[in-house]
Amino acid sequence: MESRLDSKDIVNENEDEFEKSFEQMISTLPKRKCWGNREDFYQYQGFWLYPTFLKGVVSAQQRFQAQPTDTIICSIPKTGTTWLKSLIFSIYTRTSFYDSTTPLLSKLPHEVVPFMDLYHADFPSYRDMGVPVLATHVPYSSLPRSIIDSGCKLVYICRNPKDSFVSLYHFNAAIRRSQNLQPPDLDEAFELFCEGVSMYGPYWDHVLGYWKASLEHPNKILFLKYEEMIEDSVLYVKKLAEFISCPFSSEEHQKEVPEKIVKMCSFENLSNLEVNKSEKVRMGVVQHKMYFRKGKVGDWKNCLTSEMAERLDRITHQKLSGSGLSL
Ligand code: PAP
Repeated sequence: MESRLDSKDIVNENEDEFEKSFEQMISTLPKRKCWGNREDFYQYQGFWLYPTFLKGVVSAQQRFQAQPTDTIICSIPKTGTTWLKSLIFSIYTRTSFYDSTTPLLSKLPHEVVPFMDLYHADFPSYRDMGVPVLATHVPYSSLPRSIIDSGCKLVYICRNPKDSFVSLYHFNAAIRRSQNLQPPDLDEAFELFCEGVSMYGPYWDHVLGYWKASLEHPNKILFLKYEEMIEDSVLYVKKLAEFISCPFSSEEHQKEVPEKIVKMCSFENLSNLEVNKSEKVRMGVVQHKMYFRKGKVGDWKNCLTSEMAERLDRITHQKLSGSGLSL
């Protein structure tokens, strides 16, 4: 009798195919053991990733379908992703929820705005919240083709590399401590970061990719700096709302809705919510509370020596020279 496959079998078959070709592909990539972690970093299309994340990137490149109405929040880790997710989510949903009913009160910002590429083969469920906002740490040059072709909007956030490195270091240290492991060696982590070997690094290439694209497509890519947003958050919430085509009405301005969104999404407020103080673990190793450390500009002064700071400044200056961007 002729055997018939149902759609689940077909998905599984495709999944097996995908796993096989992924394993084959990854075995050909350069790899580095680093930041004291058990997993190696693999260099894919010029950037360093852990295999689990890499699988998501490759899968998204093959299967993710962006919609023209999507907004995609883009960043290299530790530059303000969690904050930007909560701000953009609040801007989009301001007429659906009262301050007291927003899902941000009971869910981590990473749950209300999921990553496009972290849970490969599960893309359809990503739009469960009914809000057309997704996020990604994928570098511009490796974005799925459909993101570029759909004409959807991208919002990129970057942060001073010294604070970004320090935040990343503490994040890794917190994960390791929660597993009763020694934190990574600071000097070793710093050396690797300077060499470009960090999550989704080289840091500078990641930033420059989006910076150059934002100059070419200013209507499609909004390029933001964490420090400037901290300085005048209300102004940036208004800019964001305009950019994603949800501008505030004059009545909303009068009622200080942008100010209320800033307050709701402030580090002070979010980091004190039970859900964000929780030790609940996501992605196998990250406790909710680890996304909220200090939320300050210039905290690198408490971690880096002046030699380290000067070295990072020198590299940044060299890498960004001629680009028109300063960090
Ligand atoms: P992710 O890439 O893992 O999502 P991301 O949110 O980009 O991390 O960065 C975390 C940083 O943003 C932390 O910085 P720190 O280590 O220097 O403290 C975190 O504290 C900070 N952060 C989180 N929420 C906010 C917020 N609401 N306002 C400002 N900064 C925030």
